[in-house]
Amino acid sequence: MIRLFILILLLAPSVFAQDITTLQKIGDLVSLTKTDKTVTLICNDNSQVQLTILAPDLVRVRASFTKPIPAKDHSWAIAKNDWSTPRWTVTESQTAITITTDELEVTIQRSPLLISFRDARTHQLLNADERPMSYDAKSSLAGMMFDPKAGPFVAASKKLGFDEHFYGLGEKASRLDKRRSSFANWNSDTPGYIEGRDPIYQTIPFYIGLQRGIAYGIFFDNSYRSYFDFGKSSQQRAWFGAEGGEMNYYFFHGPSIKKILGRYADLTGHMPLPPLWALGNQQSRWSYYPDSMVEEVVNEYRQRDLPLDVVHLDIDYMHGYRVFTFDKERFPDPKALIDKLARQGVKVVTIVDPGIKHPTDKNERYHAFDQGLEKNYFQRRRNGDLFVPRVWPGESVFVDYTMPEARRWWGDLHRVYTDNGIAGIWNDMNEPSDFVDQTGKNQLDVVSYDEGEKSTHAKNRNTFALLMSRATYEGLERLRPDRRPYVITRAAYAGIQRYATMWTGDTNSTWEALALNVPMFTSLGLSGEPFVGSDVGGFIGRGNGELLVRSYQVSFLAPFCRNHKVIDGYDQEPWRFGKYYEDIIRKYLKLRYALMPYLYTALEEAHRTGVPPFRPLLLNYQDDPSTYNLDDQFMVGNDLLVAPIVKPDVTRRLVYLPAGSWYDYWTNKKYAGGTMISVDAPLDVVPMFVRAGAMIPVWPPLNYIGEKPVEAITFDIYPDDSGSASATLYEDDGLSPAYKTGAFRRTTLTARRGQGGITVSLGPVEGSYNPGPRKFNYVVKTGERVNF
Ligand code: MIG
Repeated sequence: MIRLFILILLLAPSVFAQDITTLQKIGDLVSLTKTDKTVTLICNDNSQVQLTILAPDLVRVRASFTKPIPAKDHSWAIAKNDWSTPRWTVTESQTAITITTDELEVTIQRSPLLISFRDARTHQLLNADERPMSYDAKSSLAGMMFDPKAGPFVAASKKLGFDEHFYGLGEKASRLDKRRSSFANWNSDTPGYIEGRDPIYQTIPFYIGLQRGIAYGIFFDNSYRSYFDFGKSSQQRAWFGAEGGEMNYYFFHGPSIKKILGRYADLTGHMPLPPLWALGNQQSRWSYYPDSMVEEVVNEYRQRDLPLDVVHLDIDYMHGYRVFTFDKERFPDPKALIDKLARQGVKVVTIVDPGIKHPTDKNERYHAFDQGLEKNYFQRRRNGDLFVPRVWPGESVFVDYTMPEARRWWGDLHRVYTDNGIAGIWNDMNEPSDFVDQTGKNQLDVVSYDEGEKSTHAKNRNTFALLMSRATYEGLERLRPDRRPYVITRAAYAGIQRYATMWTGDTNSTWEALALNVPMFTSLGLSGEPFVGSDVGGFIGRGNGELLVRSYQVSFLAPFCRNHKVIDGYDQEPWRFGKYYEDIIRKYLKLRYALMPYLYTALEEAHRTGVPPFRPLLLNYQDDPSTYNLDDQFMVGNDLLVAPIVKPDVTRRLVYLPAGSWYDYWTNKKYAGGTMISVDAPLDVVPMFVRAGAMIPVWPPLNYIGEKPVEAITFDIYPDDSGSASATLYEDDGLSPAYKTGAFRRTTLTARRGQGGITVSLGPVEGSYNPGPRKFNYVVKTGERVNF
């Protein structure tokens, strides 16, 4: 028996990952029932397919093989369940059933059962099944053994468009367009990952298809180990499937990607605004200790006139890696330290791992362990034993975050941090990582409460980080109701944006890793995660001044800008390679702070609309196929285009400028777009362009948010060819949740060239926030036209 079991384990992943054409297809449609928002199809093999019409552009498809759709319907990812039913109709013919909304036409062919999605207005085909949805009728023996409720492998297969592009899928160490690639989702601790390593830390089973400029989205909401194949194993199909759980996906109609991202945010949650200082520069190290070293780092920043808002404390601040404690020798008085740093304008974020130390000595008292054990909040194996993974504290336990009381307890444990003035929490190791075995095999029989389902690891691994971040976020919200929580996570599942920002884990200090920044940040942005960043300079190994500078030239415009380094890596704070490099880094950090009102306006747009600040060009220029594969350039908001250098010894590069006119940010030279240009990029210059027609709001130089009152905001006006420009400026208190109830101010401005020069007019302002007295200044950039 044991041997059989091991054999199955060894065979399992390869068997499951491969050939979906051997799976059993769902039966033909025989009848249907209908409610005010659902159509349930009954098949001749007793399978059921249920379509739910949530919005004119959003239809959910659930399938249950050989049995009725279960009554229970729960997902940790979903934020919105109360959709008001849109207008829709259903018509039946001999061969098919058609559901029509104002935007979508969904046709279900009866035999074989094939679903297709069309634009209701143009009847153009958007996406069609290549084969009926299917399941593994021989079933997953390994899966069943541990989790009888897991069910068989399930899959859906779509026709692969001849010119279809694929985007999203969250955090993948891959290029922007995922066509002809395949991926697995199984949250994994993968230090030093390189391009192609898969899976890595996060699971966001959401992708966007784009063909002939028309986009749709698919969110396969299934937390089991899942697979996505965008035309890798066959040129006929793009398929997705999972090792258990339901066939359960949401179809989003575009045609614009921005609209899909908005709907995806409605469904899985809008990112709340973090505090404004989270956009400030951050510095980290594994680990700064004792307290005097933290002070030294902050002093260096201040003495060198380098902006800094946040310093991070990695695992060595704790007493023997016990979360919710401070080491008494290294940090005898955390509050005093934090107050002192606060006077220098610096906030402290502490790392919190999921592993709670399991005392080795019975007499040892550790409140987090003792309380959690007493209340029975820890994960257990099926046989009732405590699950004891090995992580930083040695033998440890994990909280079952699927239990609401356990989440509340975990959140409340953060009082020790908020009482000491800690400003934010950094959740690491939450795949969850386990030194005993990183593949998760040691955790196969770990059971979680899961709303009474008592499901196993197979279902819960990928949502562990989501729930841990949720517990942390909700705890901070309760402990400090007048402050916006700031949580950073490494692992995730869809919906994570409601609770945490993220960084891309343990990168290498190499040019290859730097080149991955742009496609990874933009892909995360296309997957509902707007607040992203990567360890500036790279985490593992030895970098150099050139790499560090080029790394800042990407990250100075990323939402999360934090330099971080592994314990045994060569130091890489901005000054470590000498003045030449430090001066360039200072220039970019200062520029980040100058652009703060622009960045914050873009971040608020992400909160409200789901459209991320850090964008691939295709998000702004969806009709331009020359942008579909461009992943060494990016845009911030609608107006700034950056073409960083991600290779050594390179001081010139080609830059693609989409249609329209563009100003070189450094020289104000004006270029006609729709073409490729070649520009100089010495080490102190990152090629950067401003869209003609933009007005960029900038602040006076600051070394941290709130250093001094902002007396004036300057709008740099870059007129388009007709002499016009426009801007939006978003302001609020930057700290409290009052923006959620209208305490913000949105100002729109337009500039027009007239007789006597440029006239700027202010539109009506929105919101109740009073920013206090501040002037608006205007600077008109007059570019000398360069013709190519
Ligand atoms: O096993 O806390 O990705 O940022 O410095 C390594 C120590 C654990 C991994 C994180 C990294 C952090 C490190 N952690």
